Amino acid sequence: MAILTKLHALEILDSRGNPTLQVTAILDDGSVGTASVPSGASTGTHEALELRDNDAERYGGKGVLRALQNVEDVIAQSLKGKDVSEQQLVDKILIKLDGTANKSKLGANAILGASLAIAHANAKASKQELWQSIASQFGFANAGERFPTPMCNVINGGVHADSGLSFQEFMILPQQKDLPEQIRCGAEVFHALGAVIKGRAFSTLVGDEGGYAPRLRSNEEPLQLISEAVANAGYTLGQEVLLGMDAAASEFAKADGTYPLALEGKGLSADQLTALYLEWHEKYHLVSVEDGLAEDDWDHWPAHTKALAAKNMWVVGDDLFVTNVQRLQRGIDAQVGNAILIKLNQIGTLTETVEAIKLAQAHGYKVIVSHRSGETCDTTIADLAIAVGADAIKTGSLSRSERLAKYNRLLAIWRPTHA
Ligand code: 2PG
Ligand code: MG
Repeated sequence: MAILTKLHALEILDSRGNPTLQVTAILDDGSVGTASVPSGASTGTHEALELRDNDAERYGGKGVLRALQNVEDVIAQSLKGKDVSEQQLVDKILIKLDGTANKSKLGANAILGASLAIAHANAKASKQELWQSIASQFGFANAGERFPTPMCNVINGGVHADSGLSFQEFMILPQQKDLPEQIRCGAEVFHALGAVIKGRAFSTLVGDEGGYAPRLRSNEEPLQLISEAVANAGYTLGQEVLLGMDAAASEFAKADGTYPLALEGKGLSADQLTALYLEWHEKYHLVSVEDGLAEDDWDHWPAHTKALAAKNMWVVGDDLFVTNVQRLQRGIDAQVGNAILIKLNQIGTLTETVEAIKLAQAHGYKVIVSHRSGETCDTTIADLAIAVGADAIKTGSLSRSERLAKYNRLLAIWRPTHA
């Protein structure tokens, strides 16, 4: 038994200086759990609703006082005095309390904050690390045996920077055996990339996820610069380092089904865009493409998937699947994608997130646990990735503390399990 005695919320600021929720749960044995909710910028249309006040007088309408109230009044009232030791029962209550398909009544931010704060408190009460507690709550017997490959977003574009790049993220995937060496490789390539960019007299300022955001001349140039940086850092592209992208194509797709690339001044069809990814696979060892097409371009996703998967590439659905078992099942049925990006706040509870992960794993989809572009120093996703045995974790570049907090948490979990 673990009785919830208190649930309270704070309106704090995220890494972009926008309000978000921090929720704290206190149990009758004195265990305390705290979680902060992240926030996206390239938000998928089918995501659960992030409740904002829309009061133009405060934070440009971005305040979260209504969500805060929902935690402290509605949610606290229904959970206080109850046994919250079973996460699935807690989340069931939260889902029912909201009652809408997209959590628009209470807000996915309010619900997720409560769900995760309770998960943290339960871990404390059972004297376990969060990843161990999640693994035992949801039956992941092999948790801790495998660590996720970091996908480090070293050049930021799209809506995460004003670099002018149509594509949102250019990532490196270090292939060393152990996590500390992967993170070291990531940091060394990041710094080498800084030198390459500086050498060309471009800006080395960083975007929302801590990757560089230079104003380049083409959407291919990031791949050229990163390739150079990998070599300068003493690594072999294609062996020690592979490349990934989040095209976030929903953000620049046009209603007529074309994909304009602003720097190139041309619009591509879905098939031409797919061909471009394949070309970059050959040229730059691009092995993972996320949201390579728009979230509702279901007509073109099967061919896109088939073409990239034939090259053993990861075909990742983020806005496409929104951590939602219904969207994922549709993808499975239509042979769309072979990997899913997992974001807790796209769906709103820990239980539903794990359900999406389990469905993906049951169908051989790769699982990538992900941050949002608006983050705090909350490290829940690092524990989640370890608990479920995720294939990869996407948590930004090797700069900005809200990104490093997750890498550092992974290192802290890695050390005792590899002593
Ligand atoms: C994405 C994410 C995280 P955002 O598109 O994958 O990198 O961005 O949080 O802005 O949706
Ligand atoms: Mg994405």
